[in-house]
This record gives sequence, C-alpha cells and structure tokens, in this order.
Amino acid sequence: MAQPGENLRINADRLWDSLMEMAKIGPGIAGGNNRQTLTDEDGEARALFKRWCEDAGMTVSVDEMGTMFARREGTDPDALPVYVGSHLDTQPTGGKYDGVLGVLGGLEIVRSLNDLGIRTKHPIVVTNWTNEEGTRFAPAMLASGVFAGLHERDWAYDRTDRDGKRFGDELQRIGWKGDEPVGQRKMKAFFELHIEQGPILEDEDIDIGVVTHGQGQKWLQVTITGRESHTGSTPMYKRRNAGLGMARVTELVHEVAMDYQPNAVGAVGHVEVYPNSRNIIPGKTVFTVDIRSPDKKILDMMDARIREGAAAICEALDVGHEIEQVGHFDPVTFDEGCVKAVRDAADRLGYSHRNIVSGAGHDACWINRVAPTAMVMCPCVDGLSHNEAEEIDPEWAQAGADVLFHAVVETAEIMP
Ligand code: HGY
Ligand code: MN
Ligand code: MN
Repeated sequence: MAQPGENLRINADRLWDSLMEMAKIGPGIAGGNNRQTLTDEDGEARALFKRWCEDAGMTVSVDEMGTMFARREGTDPDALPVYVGSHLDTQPTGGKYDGVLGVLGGLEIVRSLNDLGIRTKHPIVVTNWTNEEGTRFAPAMLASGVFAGLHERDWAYDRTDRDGKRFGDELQRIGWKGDEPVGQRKMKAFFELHIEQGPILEDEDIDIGVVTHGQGQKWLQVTITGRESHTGSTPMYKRRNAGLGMARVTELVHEVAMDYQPNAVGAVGHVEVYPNSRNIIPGKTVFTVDIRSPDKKILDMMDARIREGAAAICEALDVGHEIEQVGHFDPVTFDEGCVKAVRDAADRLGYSHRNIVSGAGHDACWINRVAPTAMVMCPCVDGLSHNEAEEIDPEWAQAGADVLFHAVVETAEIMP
C-alpha cells in the first residue's frame, strides 16, 4: 500500500521553465545573474514571483524587511503553517540557481498540489527572504536574521552599501517595504532546498544532500590606515603602505585556515583601496575576512589568531588598523525530525543520499533558531557557485524538489 504521497512528484519541466524565466531578470554578463538585493531587478523578480504565487491561488504578504510570504490555505486555518523557501537575490556575478531553486521549488510544490487536487491540514507558506547574500548590504541572511531576533529591524535599515545608500531607503524605493511586523509568524517547520555550492555530491555521484549541520562563519571588516605618498619618490623606509598591510593580512587568513584542515576555510573577497591610483601608495584599505568552520572552537581560534596577527603586521608597517565584526553565526545543528523527513523522502523516492554539512550560510541557519528546520541539497556542476558559470542538471533540480515536496507535504499532513 503506497504511503501517503508516495508517488508524489513535482512537474520537473514546469520548475525548469520557471527557473529559466526568472533567470532572465537581472542577467549577468556571462550567462548568470546580477540581481542584487533591493535593486530594480530584485523588484522585478519579486513582482514575477508574486504574480506566479497569486496565479497558483496563494495570498502574498510582505513584512517590514521586504520578506515575501505566499500562503496556500490548509483545511485547518489555525494549524501552524509549514514554511518552504530561500532567496531570490544574487551575487553580482551569481548563478541562476543559488537561492532561486529553493523559492521556485516551494512554488512548484504548491502548483503540483493544485494539479493533484491535494489538500493539507497545515497551510503551506512559500518564502522569499530579503538579502540573503549580504554582498550589497552586510551581513548575509539579514532579513531572516531580523526575523529570528538576531538583528534589530532599524539596525538593518541603517546598513549601507558602498555608495552609502541605506537598506531601509532602498527597500522603500523599490516599493517592497511591507507593513507586517517582522518575526511574529509561528512555523510548524521550515524547509529550504539549495544547491550544494561545493563538490561533494557531484564527486560522489549522489542525488541528495541531507543537511544535518551548517558550518559557522565570521566576517571581519578590516580598515588599515597608512599614508598616501608618491610611489616613485618616497623611499621604501618612509612608506606607510596600507596596501601591503592588506596583502599580508590576506596571506595570514589563508595560512590560519590551512592550519585547521580539512574543514576550515578562509579568504578575503571584498577589497577597497584608497585612493586606488597607480602611482600613489595606498593610504587606506578596507577589506572583509570571511572565515568558516563546522567547529566553534576552531572558528574562535582562527578569529583570535587573525586579530593578533593583523595587529603585529600593522605595527611592523607603522599603519593603523581597526577590525569590526560585520557578520557571525555559530555552527548550526538542524532539527532531527525535519532531517529525518528529508532522509525518509529520499529513501522513499529512490534517490541516493548522504548526510552533509553546509559550507555556505543559508536563511535556514537563522530560522533554525525559531522553528524546526532542515535543508535539502542537490549537486551543482564542478561544485561551482557564486560564479556566473554555476550550473545544475535538470534531473538534480527534479530530485531535490521531489524530496522537498515529500518532506513539506508529509509535515503539512495530507488530508484524505
Ligand atoms: O555567504 C554565504 O555563505 C551565503 O552565500 N550568503
Ligand atoms: Mn544561497
Ligand atoms: Mn549565495
């Protein structure tokens, strides 16, 4: 006798078509996407998502951080809803699937339930979290962080991008600042489908990553202050070179991460050099250190070593420095019940699967603090992401969305 929902499958072609349709908004220059948060392109993507959700019979609400909640009613309107989603914003040289697969995978579940005429006891809410990437406005996972109570809404509104534009003003400008207070929604569970953004699943030829944990991360914004002077006529001994300081701290970050292999990682991805002139010794550099580890103790040790090392480097170069922590979350353990729902779904559907720790941060990492949460991962080509060449196989999207479908619908309880 088939289990409830045993033969449930999503419509893979429709999901793929929606992914390709969404990818047309905010195209990159090399086949990916540049749809950064709170840009006009983000606004356009939101409007398309809203239209699709309403076409699928859902009602869409927007909270004060711009997060979108599309609700499909359950037979019991008072039952806690099951949430499913991710993010539509991308990196400046992002791919077509990072975040988007999780949002449109949630929409595809509702579309499939409509096709099959299936009702669930619990409502289902498909979610688009604002500013998951944190590339334009740090930190990452900003709206889900406010929702989970890690950040104050007004602090988030005051975050500025490199042109000095405020998050709150940009949200208002694109017309997506809702009036629903943030974080009051109660959830039965939250599920997020996401590409792995690493090489493990593809290398091992496995369909599904059952995400048991998320590694912790820290973003340290370093400002080094030296003195601008002529690159030709200033003798080496008289230089106070903020660019050299940045280079040495960048090397230090790499060396510290290499000391904690195989899991720790570290790099500097964002750099600003002032005045950035070919023949002026940099008087100031601002850059962000991104360090991560599944082990909190190691993450804290890396943080301490980098702060200590940076101080020594800057003293030796006679330059000043400041370090501001602009992002942080500790390693995350997802909810066992939700993780089991994901694993059982993969088994039932006949997809190969393995436990995996998420290398990237996700909105699920914050929502896990306020509701039982789990993630489903699918492979991506070459493990590549945060690169316009990010690519997945349509079958991988289908497998991930099928597993998400079962985990969500089982938790939302199919009505006979
Ligand atoms: O930084 C991250 O891990 C995520 O892509 N925002
Ligand atoms: Mn993402
Ligand atoms: Mn990302």
